[in-house]
Amino acid sequence: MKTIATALLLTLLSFNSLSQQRTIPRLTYADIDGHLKEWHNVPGIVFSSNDSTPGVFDEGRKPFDGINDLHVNLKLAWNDDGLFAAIEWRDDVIDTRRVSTRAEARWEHPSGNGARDGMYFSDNIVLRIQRGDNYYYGNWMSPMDQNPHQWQLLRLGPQGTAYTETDKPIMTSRRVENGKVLIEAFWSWEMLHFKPRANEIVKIRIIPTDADQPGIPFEIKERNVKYMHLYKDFIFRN
Ligand SMILES: [Ca+2]
Ligand SMILES: [Ca+2]
Repeated sequence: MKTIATALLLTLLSFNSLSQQRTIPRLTYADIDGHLKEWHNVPGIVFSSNDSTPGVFDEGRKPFDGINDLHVNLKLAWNDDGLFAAIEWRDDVIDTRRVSTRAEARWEHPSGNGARDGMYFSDNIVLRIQRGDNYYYGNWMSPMDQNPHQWQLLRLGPQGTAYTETDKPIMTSRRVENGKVLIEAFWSWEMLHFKPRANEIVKIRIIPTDADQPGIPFEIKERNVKYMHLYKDFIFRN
């Protein structure tokens, strides 16, 4: 009886973890041109105060305010060459700051009272990939900037190993259509320093930020930070 109960529990747990997982499907190819027609079969993750994908949380200090404030649909896909992303970004206010290194992004409060990641003070989206304890990659893009790619970080080896800022460019394109910004991005497996097997699972964290306060001092922005958050297992499917 105990064995049956244990088996049932394990089944429920694995079903639960499967339902929590998101899929990265294969895409034969994508032209990195800001036209998203090749993506129509790929499911998106929606970040919006109205109809977010399950697992997306509004976690900033100020809540998002309706569909016009920020609406993001992000799609991921892969093939033998690399990882692809497509992003549709609709935002009511443009608030960008070009930041091209991690050090530049760091912001110290003028009172000397702590420091913060300054990427949260302009319109950005970060994609962070974890593969066990020995692999971390993070990439910041600013969809509202003419050149979306901002900076990226790769850490190989056990926790505690020094970070390396990678200088290998990722390919991005950006186009505006009907008030929406359309972005495509491509990372080769060579530059990411891994190539997944089919059915491999990685953890991915995605955070879009929405600043909406161009020209306002950071110590005020710091009190009004808005961002949404998704952190999930993703499986590479054939
Ligand atoms: Ca395209
Ligand atoms: Ca906004």
